[in-house]
Amino acid sequence: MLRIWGRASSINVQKVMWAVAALGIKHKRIDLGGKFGGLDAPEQLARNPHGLIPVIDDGETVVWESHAIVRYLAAQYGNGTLWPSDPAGRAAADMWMEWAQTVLQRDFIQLFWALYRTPVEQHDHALLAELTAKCGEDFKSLDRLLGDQATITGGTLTYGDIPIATQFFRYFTLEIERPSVPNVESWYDRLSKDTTYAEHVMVDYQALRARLAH
Ligand SMILES: N[C@@H](CCC(=O)N[C@@H](CS)C(=O)NCC(=O)O)C(=O)O
Repeated sequence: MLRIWGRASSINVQKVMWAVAALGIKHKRIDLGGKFGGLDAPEQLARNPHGLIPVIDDGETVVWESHAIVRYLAAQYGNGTLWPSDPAGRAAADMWMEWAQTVLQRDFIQLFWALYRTPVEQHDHALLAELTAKCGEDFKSLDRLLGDQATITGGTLTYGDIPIATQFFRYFTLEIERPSVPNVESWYDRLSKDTTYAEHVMVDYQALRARLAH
């Protein structure tokens, strides 16, 4: 059976769990990292030499890096659904996966760490304003390019949508100022009614702040 290592509160684990649920794959998730520790155990380093989560083991196949895992699961279990059967569809999914990695998540994670994983008394307000504005610009680009499409890769959900849309829950629930992005808000609203997204991505992150603040 497919095994996934990683705590449910990790955004990178959430991408994988959403893909697993959307594909209906039988699996077992094992808590690891954060308060669960275990990342430097020899058997874990043998699975992922970088000592990070998520990692999966699907029979003989071990994969780390969340986007590589999502892509593997889509290719293996989602031909014609999460995995577009034509190269052009996969190119669209890959473009947006790369953008998520190099722009959207890169910018948002800095904001999240500066705001939420830094004790309030150590907040750098100038930095927070700069990072908030940068994320706002990213979301405005996404909104313009999404337009009235159902997903950013064009229609039904593909693996390329997953890293981007996994950011939405935290972005739209943090205490920050956001520009109006009606197309993205409407996509997020639809996703929040989807049980797979709600269960695996809309995971409370309060404990992350509380743990670091004490
Ligand atoms: N680029 C990697 C990043 C992996 C990563 O940074 N994982 C974090 C969790 S989101 C981690 O293992 N942190 C240590 C911990 O949770 O204890 C991926 O997308 O999988």
